Amino acid sequence: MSTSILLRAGLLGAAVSVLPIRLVAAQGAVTGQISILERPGDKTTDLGNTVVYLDPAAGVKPKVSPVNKSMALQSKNFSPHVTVVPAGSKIAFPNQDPFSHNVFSKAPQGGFDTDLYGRGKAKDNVFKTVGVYPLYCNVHPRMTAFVIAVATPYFTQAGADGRFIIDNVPAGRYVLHVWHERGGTDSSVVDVVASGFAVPKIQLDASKWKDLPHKDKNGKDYVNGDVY
Ligand SMILES: [Cu+2]
Repeated sequence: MSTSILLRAGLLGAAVSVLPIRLVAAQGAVTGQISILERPGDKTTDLGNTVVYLDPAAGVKPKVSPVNKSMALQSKNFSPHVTVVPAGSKIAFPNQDPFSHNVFSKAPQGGFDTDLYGRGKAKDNVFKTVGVYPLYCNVHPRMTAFVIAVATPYFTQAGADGRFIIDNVPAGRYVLHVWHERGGTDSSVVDVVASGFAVPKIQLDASKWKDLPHKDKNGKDYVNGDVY
């Protein structure tokens, strides 16, 4: 009997000491650096608005847990300007300005319209379907934002220097997606090994991007023009 207890204790000890090491070894960090090609003389100041995510290879469906987030309406801006969330996440839009705002999107995968609401109030929306949601305010045409809903837990936003890191990525094949509102998109296949993966530098091209006016929620031009 005492032998049996010793044996079980020994097995348990082995499992405890070995298992965490295996887990760490099989989940590496995917790192990289984004830059943006601008028009001659222009400097990139919005690399932090770059979204990076890894979709696992076909057939692999990772567990995605929706979250609750907030995007404030502040000084006639959305803050933050860009956010990436797992599909199914709810984003609240608290109005912190002393006047009314509206939030609407015409995204084909899930448009919505909060109607007007005043200071101190908040409306929200659940971003059920994967995709890019451009957000606007029906009062202030220069208020724009983007929500990117993804079907993976492996996502991040680049830092102000364009560097990104996605931690704890299990080894395997993925499609690495990069999105930026002016630089467009980039996709590449990456094979993440146990120690992770260092993505070769990626350059997006914003040199032909134009800041075009958009329509209001009724598809008409804004009455006060393209100004605040
Ligand atoms: Cu507004």
